[in-house]
Amino acid sequence: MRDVFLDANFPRTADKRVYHLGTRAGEVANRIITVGHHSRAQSIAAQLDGGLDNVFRLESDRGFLLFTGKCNGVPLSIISIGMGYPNMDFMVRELRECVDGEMAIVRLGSCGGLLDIPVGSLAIPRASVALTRNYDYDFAAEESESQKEQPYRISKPAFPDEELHTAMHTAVNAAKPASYKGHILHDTVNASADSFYSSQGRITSFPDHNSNLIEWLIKEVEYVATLEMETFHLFHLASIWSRSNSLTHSASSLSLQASLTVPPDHAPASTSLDEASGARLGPTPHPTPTSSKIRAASVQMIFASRVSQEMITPEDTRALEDWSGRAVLDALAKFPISVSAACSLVHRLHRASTHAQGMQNPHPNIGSVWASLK
Ligand code: R1P
Repeated sequence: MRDVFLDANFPRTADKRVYHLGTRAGEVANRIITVGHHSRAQSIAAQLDGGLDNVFRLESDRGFLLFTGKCNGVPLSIISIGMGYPNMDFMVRELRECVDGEMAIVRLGSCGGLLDIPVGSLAIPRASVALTRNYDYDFAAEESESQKEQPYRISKPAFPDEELHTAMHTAVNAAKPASYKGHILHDTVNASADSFYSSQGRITSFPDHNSNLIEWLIKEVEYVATLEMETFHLFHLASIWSRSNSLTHSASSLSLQASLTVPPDHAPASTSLDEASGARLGPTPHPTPTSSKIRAASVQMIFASRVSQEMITPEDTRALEDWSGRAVLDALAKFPISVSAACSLVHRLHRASTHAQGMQNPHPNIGSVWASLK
């Protein structure tokens, strides 16, 4: 560990950077596209206003790569997180602590397709289940029939934000090139597996008892069409956050207040300041109520067909990432984000300092990386 981290419960550096993403307040926008791959993140970031020369870029020691810039004048972040539930968990929880107010997060990821449709098709799932390995099952045993346990488990569904889901479906439909031969599915169900191999029914040299897994999934989950590794956890965290924060103040706004450095003149009386750094020392005794949803949606590019075994070509991958990335960017930039009337510290500072941005764009410029971008 090269930096000094404070607080074992939610580690941050002295200058308030979160442990694994390395970000802090002012570096991350409320609108976020998350991808699995650095090159996908970079090619989407290249489409931001002014291109890659006009973006803030931060790569953490743990391999998370963030770009923050503007799309049509609106601050927007793109983050590459790698793969799987744990990385999605790091991203959602740590970015929540760097952003005040509502967040809109769209995953633009690849997936395997379970329907007999061309690779290169898109799915914007209306629900996702978790498909996980059951560690209580004895995988080393020869016979599965004699065991009480099933080798895999399917969870109840988690859902995207309806408006964001519709916005993404509308956007990709409108943006598809005339020559596009793929399908665009918007009412199918995704399954997020906790492994690329065993929990997605791939056969390896390990005894995974998964030769019937895909058939079982299709039988159990109506409309299931795609398999990947992150969407369920994004939907799950976003929906439980939004439900639990619809009326009460958010933990995030408390910790963001703790992480934001502001000039002492702007400090509310209830907050104490570290005189040396100007940083806030802790939550206010009287936290401001906010309504801070996390809205989530997922746009999935079908790179592999589990029916025909076909894989997408590199040329088609580039073209698909390019136009679908552009569509997601534009739709996310104009997606309305609300800030509650009893708004957060950041928004109060912002309102006091500028009238330039309306309620659809709550990003404060003070101390932000986008303040200096074109
Ligand atoms: C597996 O190859 C990875 O690809 C898919 C899966 O969800 C998993 O992360 O998504 P990304 O292309 O977004 O990484």
